Amino acid sequence: MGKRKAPSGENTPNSDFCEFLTELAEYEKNVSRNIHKYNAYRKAASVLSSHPTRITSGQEAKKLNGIGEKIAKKIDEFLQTGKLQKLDNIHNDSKTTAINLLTQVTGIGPAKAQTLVSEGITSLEDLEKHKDKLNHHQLIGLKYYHDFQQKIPRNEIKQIENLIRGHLEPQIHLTICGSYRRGKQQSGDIDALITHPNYTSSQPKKKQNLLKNVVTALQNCGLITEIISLGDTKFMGACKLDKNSITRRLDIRLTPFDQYFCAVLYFTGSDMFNKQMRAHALDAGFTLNEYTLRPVGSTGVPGEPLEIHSERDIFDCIGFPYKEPQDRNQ
Ligand code: 8GT
Ligand code: MN
Ligand code: MN
Repeated sequence: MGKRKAPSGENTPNSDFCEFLTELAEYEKNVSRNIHKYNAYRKAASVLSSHPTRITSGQEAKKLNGIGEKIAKKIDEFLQTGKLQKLDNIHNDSKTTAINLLTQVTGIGPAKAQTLVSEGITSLEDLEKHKDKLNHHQLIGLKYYHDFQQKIPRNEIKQIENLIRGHLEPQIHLTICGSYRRGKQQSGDIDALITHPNYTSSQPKKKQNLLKNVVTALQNCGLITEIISLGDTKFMGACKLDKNSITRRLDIRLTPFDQYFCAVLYFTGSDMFNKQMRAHALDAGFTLNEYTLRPVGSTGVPGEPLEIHSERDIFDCIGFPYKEPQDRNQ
């Protein structure tokens, strides 16, 4: 996955509000490490990004689901002064900017960033001098820091998709999920999902070396250039389409055939959309995750997984109106 970000609501009537709310969300996640505030800001950004008309006061914003008194006040301050004092303070605080920078390195989370900053490590140059403090994942994050900062054009992912498909045995299904599947023109990383009809949750042994064989084939053809981690069902690493392109983050997950569509739905996201859909599932008496959709009995205990043959089945089962991937951006 890429570094988390809320919908920016680019080119929408309230995109400036979405932008500052997203920045506040990142601050709460990376610096304060307050996941509740992070979620609250992201929810507010999400609801504003899909609001069709310009919000002209905090009062008006408060009528929207997920916007309370505090965020309404920030909207008023922004409307009146064109900025937020809180964000100015954040930008002027060196500890905060250092933590924000370090968390941009793949593999460095908020806690690790905090530790590094407390040890006086605040820049990429400092990281280069203290590689002993980094694990394998973080070292790759540092090595490709500038490459991983660049968005991946849709056409490049399309070519990588074709290349991967060309190296799979015919029975393997492949779906590139994430923002690419949601139709975005550029993505932060490549989220690939594969399955094989012989590998099911009741026949887990059938997965054998399926993923490892795929990764080996893609290393041999030169596409995969780095392995961050490789297990039976999850690969994290990097790839390079050809000598003219830069290095990209690539994740490949192998899922059982009977769980494929729950996984496709989950890894397509967006994560805000997943949240909405899971909440709807709960209201309808189901529990939904990346593996299964299960009814929840009156005792609160989940029952047996429902049989799912398509993404649409999941929407139908919980009575949620079907949304095409490109309509799942918030
Ligand atoms: P991107 O263009 O920045 O990569 O945007 P994205 O493709 O929407 O984001 P992503 O971070 O790559 O995540 C894609 C999907 O994977 C998300 O919708 C989410 O459901 C799922 N996902 C992971 N890992 C994680 C994780 O660690 N945290 C969260 N919140 N979601 C994750 O695969
Ligand atoms: Mn991803
Ligand atoms: Mn992604």
